[in-house]
Amino acid sequence: IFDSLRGRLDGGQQTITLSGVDKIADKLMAANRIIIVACGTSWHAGLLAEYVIEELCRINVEVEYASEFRYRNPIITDKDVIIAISQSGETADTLVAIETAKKQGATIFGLVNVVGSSIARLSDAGAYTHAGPEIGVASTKAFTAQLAVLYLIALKVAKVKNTITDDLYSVLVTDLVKVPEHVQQILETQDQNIREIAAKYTDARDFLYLGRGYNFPIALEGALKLKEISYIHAEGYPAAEMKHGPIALVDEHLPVVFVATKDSYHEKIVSNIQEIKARKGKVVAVVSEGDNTVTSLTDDVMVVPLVHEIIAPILSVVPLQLLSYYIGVNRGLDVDKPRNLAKSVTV
Ligand code: F1P
Repeated sequence: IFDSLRGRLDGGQQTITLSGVDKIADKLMAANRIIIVACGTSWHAGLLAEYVIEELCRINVEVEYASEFRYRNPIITDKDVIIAISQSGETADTLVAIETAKKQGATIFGLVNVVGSSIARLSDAGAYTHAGPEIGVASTKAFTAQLAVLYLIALKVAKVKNTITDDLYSVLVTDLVKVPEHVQQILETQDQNIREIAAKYTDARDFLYLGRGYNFPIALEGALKLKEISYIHAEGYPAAEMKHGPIALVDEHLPVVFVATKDSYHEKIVSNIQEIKARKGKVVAVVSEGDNTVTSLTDDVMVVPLVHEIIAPILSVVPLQLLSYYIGVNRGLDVDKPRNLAKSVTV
């Protein structure tokens, strides 16, 4: 995905080619709404896509857990476009959800990693993430690739609908192309730091993950990765919801992980960090390079390159994946094969 985008830009163009989107372009442009159905990590990619598509394309987006959608009686029309996201392309809940929507006339766009999988075959159009096989059960690089494609879709549609300025389009495409080198930088500069942070929190019983706006889905994904591969109870919450309940959990034993990269809500997230510190919670934060406002308030920071706030989540998830990985390894667990989890949940 990144290579092909880079190739286009090298040619001096900023045009995004996605034949799957072209195939359903008419439906997409006329859509009442987009309904994203997915499970687990793929659902978190969908939630972030909702924020980005609504912001850039001004199309109404709903995100549904396929495992709920399939059992209720949702209102679907032939003006709805369903985006089904699945690494394996075989998740039974997602498969049944799109079968249901298809019967009611919706157009199905499949975003899957495994070529020729059941969800790909059932879709009217789609795109492959081409992230290569996931070695572990828990989804990691597939998540990054899902976001890359969902962002490309948002940018492409926004350009056609003329709901994005040329300047913003150019900034986002340029930042998106640089994701691989930024991820490389995170791996090179943060690995040792994250190992040390993981060592400090390996025996924690619970974790709270907080983020606002585009960073909220990343807080959810960080918490899910920790649950999946280290078996530590972790909850992801919107930072602003903290005061509506979870704040009661905060004491000196609770590590709170903030996704606190520079964005339009920065002052708010800084004040949330202060609220946790005032209650003696331990704060670990993902911060943008050069941002000392957060660093001076926290116990530990994981640094990512400074990019546009819409692109930042694609980078912020990487240190959180590494944190879960090292905590799992420290606890002597097989992080590639977590207990009770299957690569494809086919029942
Ligand atoms: C969805 C999912 C994964 C999770 C685990 C169980 O799979 O929930 O996100 O890490 O493997 O299944 P998929 O539909 O994206 O293949």
